Amino acid sequence: MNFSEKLKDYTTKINKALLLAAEQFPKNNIVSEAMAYSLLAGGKRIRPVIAVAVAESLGGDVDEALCYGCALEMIHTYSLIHDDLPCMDNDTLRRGIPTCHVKYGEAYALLAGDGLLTYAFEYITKNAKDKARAFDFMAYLSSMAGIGGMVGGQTDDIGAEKVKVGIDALKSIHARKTGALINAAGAAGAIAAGKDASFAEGYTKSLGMAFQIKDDILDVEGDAEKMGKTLMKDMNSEKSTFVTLLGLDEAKAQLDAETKKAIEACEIFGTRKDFCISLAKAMLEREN
Ligand code: GRG
Repeated sequence: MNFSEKLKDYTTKINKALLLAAEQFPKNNIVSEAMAYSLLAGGKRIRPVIAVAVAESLGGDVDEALCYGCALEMIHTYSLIHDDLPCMDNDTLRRGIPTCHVKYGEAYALLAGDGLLTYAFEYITKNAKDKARAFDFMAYLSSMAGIGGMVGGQTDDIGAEKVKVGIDALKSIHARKTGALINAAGAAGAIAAGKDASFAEGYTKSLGMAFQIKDDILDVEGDAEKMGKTLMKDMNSEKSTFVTLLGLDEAKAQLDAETKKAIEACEIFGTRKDFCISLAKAMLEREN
C-alpha cells in the first residue's frame, strides 16, 4: 500500500471504531446525541492516525494503539467543543457543520465536552487488553490533556489575547495547547509497542509544532470551505500567532525546519520509518 492508501485504511478503521464507541453512549439522552454529533462529524483523525502509525512502525500492537487513539480523539473533540463556546472563541462552524452549542445550546454542549472527556477514560478501561500498559497510557494522557498540558496551554493562550507575546512564549503555549495531545498520540503508539511513553517525543514534538505553525498559516491563506471553519479570526482579533509575530515567509521557514526535524527523528522507527516520514510531509502540505 502506498501512503495515501495506508492513510485511508487507518482512517477507515478509526472511523469505524469511533462509530462503534458512539453506539455505546447511553440511549435517549440529548447529551449522548451531542457527543456523537461532534465526534462523528469528520475531522482528519490525525491523533489516532499517529497512534496507530507509531505502533505499527515500532512493531507494536496496532489494535491497542487504536483503542488509545480513539480515546484521544474523544478528548480532542471535547477540546474543540469547549474552544468553540461563546465564552471562548465563539465559533459557529466546526468540521464543516454548525458547532455543538449552535446545534444543541450552550449547556448541552458544555456537558457533551465533559461527557467525551470522561468517556475517553471509560473507553480505555473497557476496551484495552493490557491493563498495565493502559494505566501507563492514561497516566501520560491525563498529564498531557490537563493543566500541565492542553488546559494549561489554553489558559495561557487566553491570557495572551490582545497582548503581544514573544516567540518563545508563543511556542510554549502551543507546545501545550496543541502539542501535548500530539505527544499523547505518539505515546499511545510507543506504549502499545512496549516502549516508554516518551519514546517518540522527538518526532511528535516537532510534528506538533509544525502542525500549529501550519494552522496559523492556513488561518491566513487557507480555503474556509476546505477548512470547515471560519478563517482570519486570529488575524482579525490581533491575536499573537506565528504569522503575526514572524510574518508569512519566516513562519513558512520555521514550518519547513520543524518538518525536517520531525523527519530526522523518524530514525527511531528503523526500517519501518516511511509512513511516519510521509505523514510529516503530508502535514506540511495539508489544506485543512
Ligand atoms: C478548551 C481545554 C480546551 C482546549 C482547547 C485544541 C484547542 C484547545 C483549541 C482548538 C483551537 C485551535 C484551532 C487550535 C489549533 C490546532 C488545532 C488543535 C486544530 C484543530 O485540530 P485538527 O486540525 O481538527 O486536528 P480536526 O477537525 O481535523 O480534528
